[in-house]
Amino acid sequence: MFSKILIANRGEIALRIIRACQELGIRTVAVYSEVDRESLHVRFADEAICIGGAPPNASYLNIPAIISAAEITDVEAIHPGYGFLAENSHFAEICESCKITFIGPNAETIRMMGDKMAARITMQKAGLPIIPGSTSVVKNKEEALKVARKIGYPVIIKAAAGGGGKGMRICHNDVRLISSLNLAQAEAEASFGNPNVYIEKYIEKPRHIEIQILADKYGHIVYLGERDCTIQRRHQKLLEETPSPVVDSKLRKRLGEMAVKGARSVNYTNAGTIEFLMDQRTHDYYFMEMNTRIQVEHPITELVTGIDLIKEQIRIAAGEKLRFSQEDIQIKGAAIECRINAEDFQNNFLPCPGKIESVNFPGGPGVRLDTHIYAGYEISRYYDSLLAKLITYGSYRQEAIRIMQRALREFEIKPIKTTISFHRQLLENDLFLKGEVSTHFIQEILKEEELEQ
Ligand code: MV4
Repeated sequence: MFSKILIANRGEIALRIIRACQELGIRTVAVYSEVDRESLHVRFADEAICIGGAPPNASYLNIPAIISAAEITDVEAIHPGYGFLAENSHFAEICESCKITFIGPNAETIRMMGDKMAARITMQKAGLPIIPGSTSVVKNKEEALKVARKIGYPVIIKAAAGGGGKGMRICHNDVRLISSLNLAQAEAEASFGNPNVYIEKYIEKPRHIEIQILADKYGHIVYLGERDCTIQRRHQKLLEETPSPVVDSKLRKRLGEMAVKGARSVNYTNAGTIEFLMDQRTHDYYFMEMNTRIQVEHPITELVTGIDLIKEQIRIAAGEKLRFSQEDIQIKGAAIECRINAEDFQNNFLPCPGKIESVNFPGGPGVRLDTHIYAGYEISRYYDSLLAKLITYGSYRQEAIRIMQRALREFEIKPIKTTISFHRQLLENDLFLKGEVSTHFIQEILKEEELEQ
């Protein structure tokens, strides 16, 4: 096992990783930007090093500064958390060449899964169902029209280097397809430095179901059930839950085995997530993307499986074997996560940076709160607006919902605007309570215009 780890992140996830390290008896090194000097991850780490200014490029994305901090403090491994450098294959490669263990899969796997078109073909070869569409990059309008003729409208153009919903365009006819293709390529080049796009059949009002996996370095791979992340707005998840209201134990096994098969085909190691899109009309499932990091919503999986995913990531990276097999993993109870952001939901979810004067944290049975905030904490405009993840656990969905409703009533953050009030309303919504939602649900209840196109 490692004796010292550097955490290349900030906020709640840096704190979450420090907690796991402390429980494993591993010393921790925090890195921080000039505006994060007073942060809890700095206070609770054994050592802390300032790596640059507030803009992410100057600090949390500053590879030379982070590697220098790792060398100076003589750590054996780096945990990247999520966001920032977590899915940067170049960073993973540099860690490897500096003999520092990157806590995640190898650089080559990160790179391959970062190319969404390559991932699609790799998973198809492994036997996973993929959404009908192009089997290589679409270069020109002739190729685009050929694909569209074959699969029928509507279609969606996606950036090969995209993911997370960036650079997608929905097209309903030949005219729109032709006019969108150049735009999509230009947008992909501008956003990702890679103009490659591909085309898929557009699945209307799908559900987003993802499977958590863990893979050690000896070919042992397990799945830890699903997370339903259908409730999102403009590709920002707002609430996640497990089990999914639409997944039964038979389907869970099928999706889980598919995820393991996909992971095995790329010699995957560490924690990973395979995203599936579910067509609610046909109940078909398709591989969508693989995320090669720990995800924001990982705690709900921890609550229903009793497995600490961060500790497992560290153990796997240190070369330990998984201590459980698939038969040992039981899904027990239900868990929900609400993302509490410093945003004004009545004003287009506008970020609201500022100083927190007072907070009241919820607690009691079935409540977990992953947060880095405190009374006096200053929310910086340089980083994402996630303040806290409020997670509740019950024996069944209705109980987890009741606990969430009362925890949201207890949670106060003053004076800034947060998504607590949004979640209080969401948790009373009849369609949510029935589990009858699609990826368009929030847009529909807020009566927002479609962003795409
Ligand atoms: C799709 C789709 C419908 N059809 N692909 C959005 C994020 C990116 N990972 C892929 N996304 C989608 N791909 C086809 N062929 C609809 C979405 C989509 C979506 C997916 C998951 C969760 C929320 C979403 C919101 C809008 C669109």
